Amino acid sequence: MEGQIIKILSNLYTVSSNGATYECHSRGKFRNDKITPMVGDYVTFDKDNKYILDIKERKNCLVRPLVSNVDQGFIITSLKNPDFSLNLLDKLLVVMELHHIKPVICLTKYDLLNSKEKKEIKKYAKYYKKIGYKVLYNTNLLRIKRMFKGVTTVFTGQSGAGKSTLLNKIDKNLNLEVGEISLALGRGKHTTRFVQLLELCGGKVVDTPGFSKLDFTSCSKTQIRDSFVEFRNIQCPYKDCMHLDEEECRVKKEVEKGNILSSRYQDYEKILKEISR
Ligand SMILES: Nc1nc2c(ncn2[C@@H]2O[C@H](COP(=O)(O)OP(=O)(O)OP(=O)(O)O)[C@@H](O)[C@H]2O)c(=O)[nH]1
Ligand SMILES: [Mg+2]
Ligand SMILES: [Zn+2]
Repeated sequence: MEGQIIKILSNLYTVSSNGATYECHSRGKFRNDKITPMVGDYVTFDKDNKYILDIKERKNCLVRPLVSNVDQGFIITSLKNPDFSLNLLDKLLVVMELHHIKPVICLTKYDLLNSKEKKEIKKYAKYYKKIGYKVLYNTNLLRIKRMFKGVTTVFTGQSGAGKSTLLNKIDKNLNLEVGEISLALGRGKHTTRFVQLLELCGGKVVDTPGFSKLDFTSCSKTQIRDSFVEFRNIQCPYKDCMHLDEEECRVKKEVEKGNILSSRYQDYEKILKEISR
């Protein structure tokens, strides 16, 4: 039989196939081949003995969160409690660009901002829209539901940002566990503990646990450069300009002129510092 892994809990793999679910085990073969079956994988499985036999080739796969075959990534971005972080947003955008997953910026907790903070956020939202990203709020439920249709969407973002809360709002029957924010630490308590694929609004949505760290050491500096979408169309005198110390770099000029958000450029520099190649 063929199906898709929708949940993994310790050694038990829940496979969905033709509207039914099967709890399967994985075989030693995968461990020997150093292949980890992950949520999102299309598999063939032995329905009677409940074993996963084979994993189909993946269209793409993310490491954090561990999930495969996704089309779209909702970057669930808290504006307060936990605090808004442009740096985290830029890093998650890079992750999506690196894996050819279409990012959507979804802002949460706008209701907790004062009017000055709201104004500031609007300015950032405008910038990210200008460079080509979809930016929406977790209150735009109708719009969000429409975007799920026919595609696989992964929800990502820090613990406490409101990933599970939003999914519960979209489908009242889900009853996903949601957690309080630790007031002392100003962040979530890692309420969601496993990756789970849900069928929702004519598409598939993956809820994931919030993470604590992103790691870019496996990619190259040019890959990072090319993940900053607004740099792509700027022609610098040096064809392979890294936009660092090169003379007459046009990207840096645009930053000085305020056409590129300086936080975006600083986040670019920060990520480059994390990797050595
Ligand atoms: N005021 C306000 N609170 C929100 C909003 N969205 C979520 N929350 C609250 O934020 C807290 C954390 O929400 P969760 O949905 O558990 O967050 P999560 O992203 O799933 O967190 P993890 O599962 O730990 O990764 C809960 O107390 C929610 O009620 C929002 O738009 N406004
Ligand atoms: Mg959650
Ligand atoms: Zn340059």
